[in-house]
Amino acid sequence: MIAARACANIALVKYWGKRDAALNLPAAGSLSLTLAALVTETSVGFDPALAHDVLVLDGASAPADRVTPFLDLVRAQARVTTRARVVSRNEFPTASGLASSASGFAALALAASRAAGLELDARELSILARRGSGSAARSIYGGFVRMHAGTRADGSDAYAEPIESALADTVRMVIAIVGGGAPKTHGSRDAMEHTAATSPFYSSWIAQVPADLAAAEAALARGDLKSLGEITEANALAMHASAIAARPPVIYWQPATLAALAAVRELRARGRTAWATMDAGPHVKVLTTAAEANEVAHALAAVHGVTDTIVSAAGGPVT
Ligand code: 2P0
Repeated sequence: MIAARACANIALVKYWGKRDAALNLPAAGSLSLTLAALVTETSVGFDPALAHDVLVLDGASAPADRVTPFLDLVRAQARVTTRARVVSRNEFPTASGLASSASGFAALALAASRAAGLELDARELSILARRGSGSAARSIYGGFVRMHAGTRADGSDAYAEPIESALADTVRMVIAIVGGGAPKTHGSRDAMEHTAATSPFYSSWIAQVPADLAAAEAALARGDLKSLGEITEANALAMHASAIAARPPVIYWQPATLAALAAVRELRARGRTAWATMDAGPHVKVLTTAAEANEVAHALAAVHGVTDTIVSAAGGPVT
C-alpha cells in the first residue's frame, strides 16, 4: 500500500459551475487557502486477487462508485487492469460534515498514481485530482492556490498553481461548525449544475469571477489581508445569491449561519480582522490573523447554533 496525505482547502474566490461535466472543467477560475487542520490520509494498493475496487472510509466499508471511475483514469494512464484497495481516513477534529472531497481526491490522486507505478508531476496530479473533484485540483498545493479554468476542450490547461504571498504565514481560518437540525444539503455537483441551468443570476456570477480573482491576486501580492477579506466575503455572498435564486432554490444557510455572519460584522466593527465565507453547507469560515484567531473563535463559539470551532493555519502540499 502507498499512503498519501492531503489538506482540504477553502475557496476565497469560489468555483460554482462547469464548462464541461464529463472532464469536470470549471466555468471560471477560483482561488483557495489550503488548511493544515483538515487532513485526509489515503492508502492504495493494487491487488490481482480483487474482483472489484474496495473502499474503506473512516474504518467502514463504503461504496466505491466515485472511486472506481477515478481509478479507471489511473489504470488507463498506467496500463494496468488490476483492482485496488483504498483505505481513507479524515483526520478532521470533529465529525462536522465539512467537505472532504478536495483532500480526499488530492490524496487519492497521489497514492493511486504512485501505487500504479506512475510518477506524475504536480501539474499532472492537479489535472488528475480535478477529474475526481474540481476543488481537489487546488489541494495538490499548500498555502494560497489559484485554479485556472483553461480554455482547451481536453482540460490540459485546467489545473491549479500555488501563489506566493507573505500572508501565508500569518493568516488563519476559523471554522464555525453550524450543527443541529440541518436538513440534508444539496450535493454541490448537482447544485452547481442546477444553478447554471435555472438561476437568472448565474451569468452575472460567472461574469464577476475574473474581476474578483484579479483583485484577490493583487491583494495577495501586496500582503493586504483587508482587501483579500473584502473580496472573499463579497464573492461568497455572490455565489450563494446565484444559488438562492435557482428555481427551486438552493439554500445552504441555517439561522445560525446568519447569526455567525452578524458576529463577524460585529468583530469588524470592533476593529478586528474577520471576513466570512460559506460553502455547500451551513458552516461559516472566517479569515483572520494568528494574533486574533482565538478572539474570533471565542466570539463565534458564543453564537447560538455554533457547536464547535476549529482554528487552522495554512497547510502544505500533498505528500
Ligand atoms: C469551492 N465548492 O470552490 C466551491 C464553493 C463548494 C462551494 O468546489 O463537482 O466537490 O466534484 O467538481 O469540487 C465543491 O464542489 O465539485 C466546491 P465537483 P466540488 O470550493
